Amino acid sequence: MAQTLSIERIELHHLALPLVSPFEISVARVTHSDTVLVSVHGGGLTGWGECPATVGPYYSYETSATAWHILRDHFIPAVLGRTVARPADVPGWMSHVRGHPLARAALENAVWDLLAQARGCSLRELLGGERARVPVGVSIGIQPDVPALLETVERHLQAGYRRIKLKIKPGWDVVPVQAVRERWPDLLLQVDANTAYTLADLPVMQALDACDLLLIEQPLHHDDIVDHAELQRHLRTPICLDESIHSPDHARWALQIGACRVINIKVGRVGGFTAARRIHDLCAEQGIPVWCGGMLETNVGRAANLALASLPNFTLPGDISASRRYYHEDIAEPDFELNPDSTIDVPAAPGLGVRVRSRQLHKWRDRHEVFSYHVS
Ligand code: NPG
Repeated sequence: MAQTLSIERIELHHLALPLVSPFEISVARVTHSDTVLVSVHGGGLTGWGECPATVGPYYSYETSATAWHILRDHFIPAVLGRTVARPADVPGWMSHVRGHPLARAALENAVWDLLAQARGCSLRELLGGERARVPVGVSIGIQPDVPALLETVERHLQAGYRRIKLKIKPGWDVVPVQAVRERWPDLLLQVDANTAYTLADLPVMQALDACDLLLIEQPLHHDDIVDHAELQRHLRTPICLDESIHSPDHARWALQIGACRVINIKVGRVGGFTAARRIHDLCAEQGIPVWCGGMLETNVGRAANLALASLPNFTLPGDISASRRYYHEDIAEPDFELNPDSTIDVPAAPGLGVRVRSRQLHKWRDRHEVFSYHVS
């Protein structure tokens, strides 16, 4: 019989945490984490979930402000006071609300952490993950020029990363990618356009196709799959979808029409672990490799990503770098370190396996709200 818990209290915490260095993608320049953490309290335990939304609606239509509003006014009232036996019950309680997957995932994932702790098992075990360490890479934002890019790649290779992802956009694509490929002919290399191109850019895509890349991530529009299917027909390199996939159905439709050959799973983008695991399973059945994306999470979200990436079909390296790449003093401990074989250990302690540092939480928190359940 599964152990049940009452969800007695939920808290929202907004943090503005400066990044070690700004991160530029085709649609935005991120200078700090604008994250909303959700803590769910019950049975003397606390579970944590992270909503890695950004200040503006660039990568996604969600922002930290919309996430706060949707959590406070819609998701929390639907979950507070419930008795939970299985984390997979949570999506059903929130299914009357459309969209807002980043907000939705933060609350569902906090319940996963809570229940894993209640059962004394790691989140990895509760999810059915198999590996104790997972292969990882590093994602390099758009750089001022090619020499700066080569130096940055070199630095990350020296740190031990064996897979590099380059952010691209029109005007910063074939030349920098060729420069990296020429310098490191055997490097595991992939690119991410964050939706910056259209089908009219086929010549650029064909030039990238000649660069021996692992994959080309989300070259076209964020809610397209039809044009991606057309583009994939012209390329040898697998297209990987990120922004276009918000649910198991999106993944099924994209695969059905040949819009991609790889999927990036971000637990936030797809609305939580239940959906993320379904996409993983669907892709495994169809022989489609997946990998774990990152959204500059704190150690709370990073621990969640590592647990997810321990599932067996996460065969490509994830965008999960060592903690020191992101924040000088993370909100949770312990920090994650890179192993010499370009892997990171999946936490084995109960739940997420990280502990929020209350000093850091108070230092960086600029908004906080508590929701308690009172039996009337
Ligand atoms: O290491 O967490 C990381 C960053 C990986 O490139 C990365 N994330 O488009 O996938 C992306 C990008 C991103 C960053 C997306 C911030 C949204 C916000």
